[in-house]
Amino acid sequence: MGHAGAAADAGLTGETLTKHMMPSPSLTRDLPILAELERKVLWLASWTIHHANHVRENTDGLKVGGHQASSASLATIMTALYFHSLRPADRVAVKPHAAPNFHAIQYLLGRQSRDKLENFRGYKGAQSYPSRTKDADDVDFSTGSVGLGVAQTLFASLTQDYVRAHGWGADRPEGRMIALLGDAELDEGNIFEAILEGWKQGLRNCWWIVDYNRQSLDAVVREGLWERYQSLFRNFGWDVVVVKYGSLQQAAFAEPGGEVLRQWIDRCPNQLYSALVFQGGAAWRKRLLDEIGDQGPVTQLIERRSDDELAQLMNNLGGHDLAAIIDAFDGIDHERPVCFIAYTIKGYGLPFAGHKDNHAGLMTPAQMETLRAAMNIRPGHEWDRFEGLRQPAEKIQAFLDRVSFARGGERRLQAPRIDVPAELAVTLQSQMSTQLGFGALLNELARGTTPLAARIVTASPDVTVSTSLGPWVNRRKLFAREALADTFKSERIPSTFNWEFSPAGQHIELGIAEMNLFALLSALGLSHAINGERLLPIGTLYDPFIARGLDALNYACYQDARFILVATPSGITLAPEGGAHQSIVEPLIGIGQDGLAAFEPAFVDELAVILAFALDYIQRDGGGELSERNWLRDETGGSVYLRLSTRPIEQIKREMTAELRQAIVDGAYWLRKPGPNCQVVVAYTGAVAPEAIQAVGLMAEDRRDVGLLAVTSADRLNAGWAAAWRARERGLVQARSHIERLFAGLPRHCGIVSVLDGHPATLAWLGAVEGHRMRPLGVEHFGQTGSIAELYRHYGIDTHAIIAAAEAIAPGRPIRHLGVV
Ligand SMILES: Cc1ncc(C[n+]2csc(CCOP(=O)(O)OP(=O)(O)O)c2C)c(N)n1
Ligand SMILES: [Mg+2]
Repeated sequence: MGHAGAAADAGLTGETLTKHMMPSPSLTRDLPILAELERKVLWLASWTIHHANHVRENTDGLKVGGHQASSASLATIMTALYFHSLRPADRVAVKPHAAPNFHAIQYLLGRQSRDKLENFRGYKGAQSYPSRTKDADDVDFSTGSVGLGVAQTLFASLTQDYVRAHGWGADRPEGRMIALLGDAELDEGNIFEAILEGWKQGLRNCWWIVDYNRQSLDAVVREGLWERYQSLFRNFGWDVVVVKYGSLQQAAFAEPGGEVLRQWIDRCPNQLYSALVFQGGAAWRKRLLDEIGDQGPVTQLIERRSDDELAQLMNNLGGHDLAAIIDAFDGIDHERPVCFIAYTIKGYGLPFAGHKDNHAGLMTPAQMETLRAAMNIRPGHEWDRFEGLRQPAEKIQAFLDRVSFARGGERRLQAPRIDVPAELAVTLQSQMSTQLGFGALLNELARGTTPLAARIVTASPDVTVSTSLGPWVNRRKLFAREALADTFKSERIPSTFNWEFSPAGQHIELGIAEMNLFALLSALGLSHAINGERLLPIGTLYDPFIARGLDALNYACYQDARFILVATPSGITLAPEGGAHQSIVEPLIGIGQDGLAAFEPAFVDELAVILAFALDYIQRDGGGELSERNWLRDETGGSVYLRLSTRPIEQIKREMTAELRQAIVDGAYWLRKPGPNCQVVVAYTGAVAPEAIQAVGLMAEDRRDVGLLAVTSADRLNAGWAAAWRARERGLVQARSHIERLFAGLPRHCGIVSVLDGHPATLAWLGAVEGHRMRPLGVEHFGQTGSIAELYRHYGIDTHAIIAAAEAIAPGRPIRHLGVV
């Protein structure tokens, strides 16, 4: 227990503890049934884990770790939540290791199959950690990487507010966004970044329920954390409810000598409490009599109880007492965010309860038999929903039929697609950067009154202006639930940007924390499924700082949130800014990140095509399994990452044909078609286009039929190539990918030089497509300050480097112009 000392603990009583209400008649009626369900959840979760480990064939030798003790810790709270407190509009992120509880609850409600449970952690079985995309039982938010699901609920609340402030979804009740989190999850910094942002944005309808078992994975945690959490949450405007004592304990405290017991509990260090829980009744008796025995009322209080009763009393922390937990939940009569700190015991009800090593603890078959006997389950009836219950099955079923959480129908909502024109308007200047083009494209959208523009919501972590979102924000305003004028404007001080907040605003300005950008994009990008209202989120940040939020980006993609990420500026092209701001690895993230189609255009007309594609692609129906046929996710859709640059380059005046448009989306096109005797192909991506174009021009006299390949998406090009192989391996011998068609006429002997402002491996695979010699150029080492020309020269991605590489890979007479660049 928190080793807070008596004085601090005196402050704990009253205000912070739940105000005990008299249970309503309906709750009094339901409590015995809820207690049965709590036992059932504990049994089913335990059996599911045991089955995966000992009953089902498990040849890999991979044991199920982490679930058993963690699930038991939350069994009471989840029973109270799902069978009593939740309403259909509420959404929950369940602590990763409590997945077995979640699946068990859904099973009891008839929303999960026995088959999936029997196959827990197996191929296509119920997932180890709740998964929106892989599980069949309607997971609201995926979890796994601790801390991310927690923050997700906060941003889901903000998203709900955004949707409603825009006049959408008013026909549905507001939901509470609820996270069930382990206490050690609160070590993750992203949670605190989210709390700060939530405070700025006026967070409401968000509950975090901390499973305060005072154990993490490795051991027992520090003393007194609850006090730190309490003051922290209060500082940011949250209500904090500490659910510390169960009703047995409260009753005992009211007995003569009870106050002394309460003080002992409050003083007891976490480690000792855990150890005594593990040791059981006799150990409790000895310790308590040694420390507070008085030959008077306290001794009598202890002696009145058998060992079992004493253990039951000491284990009866608030988080294992249905009445106390329900009291806490039912007691909330406001919409402010609430943090419940519920005292629990890791492994509650199981033989390793409280043991510091119990995280990966598994029950032995003998221990399981003991639990089976205690639960009154006959062999062969382990999965029977009403087996071993002390109440009649009909009564339980009637109760389950009334559970409000399960009465809302389909939890996963749909929203119609918003039309996207094939072409987005933009005025090309002769010299232009892709970042400027992005700003201009959004400005054009902002000028119109299309439903498309109305559904776009932008967000940026304090780099709105420097990523060219300024013109969009000037027109569409910043979002806040309460209007706030731009004082500079009202004071008539000239400023380029109109910083006005209103409920109709369409830009969400975040603090610098990039994690929050991804968590927000993830929440906005699920609005169609959560709120039944489609949003088209566009988030901007500097390319290198993707790495700061990478796990959150991965998380967003894993749960199939839909958004467009615009990363700009990028690479060493950001020349004078230096190595701390220059990105290298991000193009490889673009290739490797599932659920994210990455593009890096060089020209603004390409960007216009890609943005139109992206706005449609993020709306495509995620339903259905991925197959080789739709490996590019063209049917299923996904999110999109655009890597842009601040380098102004000369734009090409050309007509955008349907064929070119398709090629840009598929990932590449010939800017200069290679001839039949082609000796060299230069393939480039992004801002180095001028160098590639110049190099090809300069080598044309000395190498025959040189080709220039513009690669707009190494990611989609690569994915298409892999898909074609798989198709052929399945017998579709005619299958050809886009890159294979582009390379079809190339002679064997030609060499390929690729170049980009990013890691060279991004395009290095091009040589494997038809078996060509390949020299990939790119950036492998941290950048530094300088001019673009100096840095391109230093890192070997300038015109000179391209020609030198061509000369080396396609030997022949010296390329005469090499000397002049
Ligand atoms: C980002 C991340 N780091 C590490 C892990 C591995 N891990 C899983 S659970 C856990 C600690 C669990 O402690 P707590 O949150 O208190 O939950 P409990 O098991 O006590 O219920 C760790 C370190 C993870 N899942 N995610
Ligand atoms: Mg814990």
